[in-house]
Amino acid sequence: MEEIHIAGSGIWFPEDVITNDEIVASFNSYVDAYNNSNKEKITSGELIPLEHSSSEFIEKASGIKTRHVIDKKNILDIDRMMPSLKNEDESRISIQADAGIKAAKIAMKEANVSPEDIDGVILGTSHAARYYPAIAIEIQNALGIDGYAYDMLVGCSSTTFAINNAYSDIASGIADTVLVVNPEISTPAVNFAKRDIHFIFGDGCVATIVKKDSKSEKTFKIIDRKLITKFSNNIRSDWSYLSRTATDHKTEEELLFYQNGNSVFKEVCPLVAEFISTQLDKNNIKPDEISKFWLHQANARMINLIVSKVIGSNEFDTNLAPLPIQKFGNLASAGSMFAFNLNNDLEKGQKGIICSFGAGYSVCSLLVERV
Ligand code: CO8
Repeated sequence: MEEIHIAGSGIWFPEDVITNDEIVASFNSYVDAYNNSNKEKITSGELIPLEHSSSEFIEKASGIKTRHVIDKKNILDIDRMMPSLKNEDESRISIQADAGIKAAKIAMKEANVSPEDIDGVILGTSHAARYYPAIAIEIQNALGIDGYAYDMLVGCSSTTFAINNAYSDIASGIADTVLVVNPEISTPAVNFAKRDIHFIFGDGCVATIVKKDSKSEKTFKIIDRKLITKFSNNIRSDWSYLSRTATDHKTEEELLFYQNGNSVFKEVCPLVAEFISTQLDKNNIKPDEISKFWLHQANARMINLIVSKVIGSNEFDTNLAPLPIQKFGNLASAGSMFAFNLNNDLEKGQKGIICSFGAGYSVCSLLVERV
């Protein structure tokens, strides 16, 4: 049987960088202003004062040092605390398509494919920029690709689930080459006034060429795919087109992304470790035969814990599990493929695991081998 490969990948990220000290200074100024303007209610016990954030906590709890964002100035401005964007409009390219096209061009170059070679475009992301027409079709049109294109949403597993769909399309014979695009412009969905989440997310985009029998320089064979979903409200966003019709009152902030981070940590780590171990067993591969774990970049401690459970030891080279989260923050579904893109100098025959996990819950693990 023909092999199905990851033939190339490309990343895009915005130039603006926010350090922990900068995000904390902005948050703490907001807290001081809030507590000051609510002094009487706080003194009378009617309101609980907000607490300061700290760079030490952020780095220790998550491993994040900086994040790249689309609009630093307005995120840090305590009178705004969100990026300033324009509505989607037919007169110009959408924000996700723009990021997607930039990443796709790099991936196509690395995979040595041109638009005529591509049969389909699958876009996976945690947040739809609009409902229709699909952003994937906009990208397809801009790049001059024939065939089909569609968008899909699987929270933080959107990238690996989209690569899985590309594989299935190729295996079933409806395509030979598929462009997978995963823009994660997350900061518009972040409540930067919330202490437990204000530091987590950055913006970025990854694109991947999935191809039958690739001959590109950096070809990885997809050996196995494993997926699971398990319903949980621990990571949730209720932002929706239904909101305009809602007769109960919820603030914009209440509708945005929120999570029980600690429960996610406790529930997802054992789930993912067991999931990867079972996949390796099924493929008769020992954990020490895995040269890289390119895992979802939600939290550095989580990544290290999962890897230590899979390999059965706390002692391992930090290169085994790359941590682009330190520089980029949590890039939602793009994180695992950012890790892959930035650290895939494997020798021929060496194997790795690309694994996402997140909202849903959803987990998808791809076992790959450099060929
Ligand atoms: N500064 C100082 N102290 C703080 C801060 C802060 N900023 N925040 C919390 N604390 C304090 C708490 O108040 C608490 O204090 P105390 O012990 O006195 O009660 C203490 O620190 C510990 O708090 P936690 O137990 O909450 O802290 P954790 O050690 O659990 O760390 C994390 C918090 C970093 C959030 C951690 O729980 C984590 O990373 N969990 C995993 C979450 C995860 O994987 N989520 C997946 C999200 S990504 C995803 O699925 C995609 C969704 C779609 C994208 C959304 C884009 C917007």
